[in-house]
Amino acid sequence: MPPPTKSTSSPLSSASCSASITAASTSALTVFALSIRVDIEPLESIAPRRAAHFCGASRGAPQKCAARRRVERSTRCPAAVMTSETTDPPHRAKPEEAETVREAGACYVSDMRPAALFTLATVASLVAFSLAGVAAPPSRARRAPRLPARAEAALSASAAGERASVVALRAPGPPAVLVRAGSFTMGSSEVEIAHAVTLCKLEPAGELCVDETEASFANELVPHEVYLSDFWIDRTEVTVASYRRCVSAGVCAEPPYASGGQRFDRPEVPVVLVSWSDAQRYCVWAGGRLPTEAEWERAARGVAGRRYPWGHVYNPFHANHGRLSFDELDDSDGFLELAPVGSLVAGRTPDGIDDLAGNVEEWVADYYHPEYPSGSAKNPRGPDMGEERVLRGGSYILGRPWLRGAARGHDSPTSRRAWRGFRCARDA
Ligand SMILES: [Ca+2]
Ligand SMILES: [Ca+2]
Repeated sequence: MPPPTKSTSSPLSSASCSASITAASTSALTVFALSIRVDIEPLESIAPRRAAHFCGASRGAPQKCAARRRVERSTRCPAAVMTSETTDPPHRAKPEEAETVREAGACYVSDMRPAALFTLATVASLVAFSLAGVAAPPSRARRAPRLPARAEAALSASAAGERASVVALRAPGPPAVLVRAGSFTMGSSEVEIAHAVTLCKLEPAGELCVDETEASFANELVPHEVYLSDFWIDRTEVTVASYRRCVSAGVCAEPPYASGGQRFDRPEVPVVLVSWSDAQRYCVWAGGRLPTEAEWERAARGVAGRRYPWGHVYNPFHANHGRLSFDELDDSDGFLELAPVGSLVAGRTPDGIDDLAGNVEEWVADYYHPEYPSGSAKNPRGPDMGEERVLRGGSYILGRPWLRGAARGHDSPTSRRAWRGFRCARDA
């Protein structure tokens, strides 16, 4: 342990020490005050070892050091001779620190009288305190502005390792969108179905897209005019948070997350592992119903007959999709499995409806039949009976042709899948 020094026990040195600490943010003044604290001691009173440290000389050579300092007083202070009173072994200044000290004149006060040094140190301390106060505004003024709660949550998710490299600040959308009454063309032509096969061949395992694939799209035939009255449709897929309110009310059944699906049990993502009856029960509890197949297609394609909710051209960054491959998951859109609802704003319809392509495929009200009824229809509700219900929109395990607004899926109403959810509609 080094011996105690005067600079750490005298009132003068105590004040200058405080000045050094206070002015830490103003490096020049800090070093200046520090040099004063060191140099107020006559050189001969400093223990030989510390004097040696001060000058950067070897131990046992204080006289040589003193001579060296006198020379330096009229020249320059070498970069490597600075030291610290509180550091043992001595602190060898970095070049930039030495440069700062030289600019502060530290090398030119070491031989001044103690009285003069006392006055100079006091003045320097007061200046340091004053400027430190100016340089350090109140903590309130330095506090970073608070982000909106949604941005804070996104940043927290990013810190937790999830993908959230871009934080989009925007006003939340409405819970539902009103679709005005009118007619549109439902279904696909043979040309459109041939194009769907072309899209299929662009998938990683496109060699699997053969005649059978084309036949699977034939259930979109034939295009027919449909008139729909005004209706409301949810802007997003029903989330876990919303569904849990129905569960808490004792109306809806708990999805079977506990049997291996815990990672899907997050409030901001679509509820999955729900049967058609689960979906219908929720929508009735929420004051609505499942959309009809025609309503769903009208919402996705508009009156212009868009191929995708956002337009006519496929864009892999506009939907949380999968791919036709041995591994059906695809995180090139930012999400390997479920995405929080409304994550891909660019994929929103012109009406403002999110995730009608991808994320989760969605139960609709109709029974499934592989052929549409011929002729035009008004507010069609599908077959009166059937073994399966219709699914729409594709999901995070499906590629581009199945994300088209006209594509039709189907499954048993009692089935539950990790990529399947729903949204609700209401009469206007
Ligand atoms: Ca994806
Ligand atoms: Ca969807």
